[in-house]
Amino acid sequence: MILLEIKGKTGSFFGSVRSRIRLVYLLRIYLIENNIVEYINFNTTTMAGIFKFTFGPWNIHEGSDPFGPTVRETIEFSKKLNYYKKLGFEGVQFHDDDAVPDMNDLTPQQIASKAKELKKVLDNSGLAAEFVAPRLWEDARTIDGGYTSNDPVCRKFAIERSKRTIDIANAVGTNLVVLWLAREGTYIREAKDSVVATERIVEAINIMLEYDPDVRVCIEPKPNEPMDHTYIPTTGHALALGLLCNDSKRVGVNIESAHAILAGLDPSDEMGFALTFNKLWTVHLNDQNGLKFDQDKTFGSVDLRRAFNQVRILDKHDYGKNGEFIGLDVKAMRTQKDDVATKHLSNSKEIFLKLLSISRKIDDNFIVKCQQERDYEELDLYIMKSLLGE
Ligand SMILES: [Mn+2]
Repeated sequence: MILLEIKGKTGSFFGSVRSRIRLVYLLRIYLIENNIVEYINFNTTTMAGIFKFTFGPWNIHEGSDPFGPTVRETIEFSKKLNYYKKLGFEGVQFHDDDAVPDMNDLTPQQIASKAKELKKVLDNSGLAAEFVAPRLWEDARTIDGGYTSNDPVCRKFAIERSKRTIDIANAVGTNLVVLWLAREGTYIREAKDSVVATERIVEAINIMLEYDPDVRVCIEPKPNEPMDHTYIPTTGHALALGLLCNDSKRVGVNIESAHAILAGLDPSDEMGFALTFNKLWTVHLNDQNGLKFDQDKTFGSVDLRRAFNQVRILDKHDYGKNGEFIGLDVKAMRTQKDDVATKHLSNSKEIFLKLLSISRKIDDNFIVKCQQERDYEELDLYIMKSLLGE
């Protein structure tokens, strides 16, 4: 009886690894809520994520910003690769032209063969490629957007370039393509028709899904910057757009903490929403000090509790058990000197793991007790004390 009730609650997710664990979780809640048992030790639960970390080569950078030039020497890609294992990372996130520089000057065959060479280098370094993302926002042809450009020649370029991105992903051993839709928006409302623009993004994704029957497309929402407004500002928009695509089961999301914060949302709730749909296929963890430019600060460095809740929701719902990575998208401060300009990466990982350890020590029975008594002030203090190491 109880199992049937809970099966109903889990709906179509019943059957996957995550669903089975969610089932156990719901069963415990059911037993307590219906006074069938008084006490269940929640801390014996098998819920636990598996965490492997990645970052992109752009996360080791020269420190230029819109108001000033570079302040650090350029480190060539092959040298950057040496940092990954040293800093405790297992994989690399790529823009297409991180993987194959100057790809616009190469034929599709040349691009694929360069990407295959890169795969060997990665294998020799013991590193996985997590995903490849088409860098559409820097090309002169995408000045007014790629997929949503008003110019059909530019839209064609964006789609062809995205196909090359998929070729690169295949060659480096991943089927995950991330779309940060940087310039798919407007500076003024009247510049594009938002219905047509949305349809054009769907059409572009459909072409990618059709081009490769194995590719999975992960949309990374962001509400603004570089554009005044973008068309896919939040997780909800990304998931809804995915449902319009021809093979929606191959469209998911990449949630960046800072992007959610810029949209006035809580990143952990955004992650929870995507996890409910089994659509959280990667993350870009970082931090953000309010509504400013996209800061990409070290994870947890602005709001430790907000970071804690991201770690906790990922861990509680088995993030990583289907091979998902914890991706970082963090930048060193511009003031950082060359020889210590990778600390933001190792620091972010260290903060994540420390928060994970705090989260796993938390007494879930106490949380349930507070929830049942509706004493959220007590729960608030308990979380604060846990974060303070008490
Ligand atoms: Mn990002």
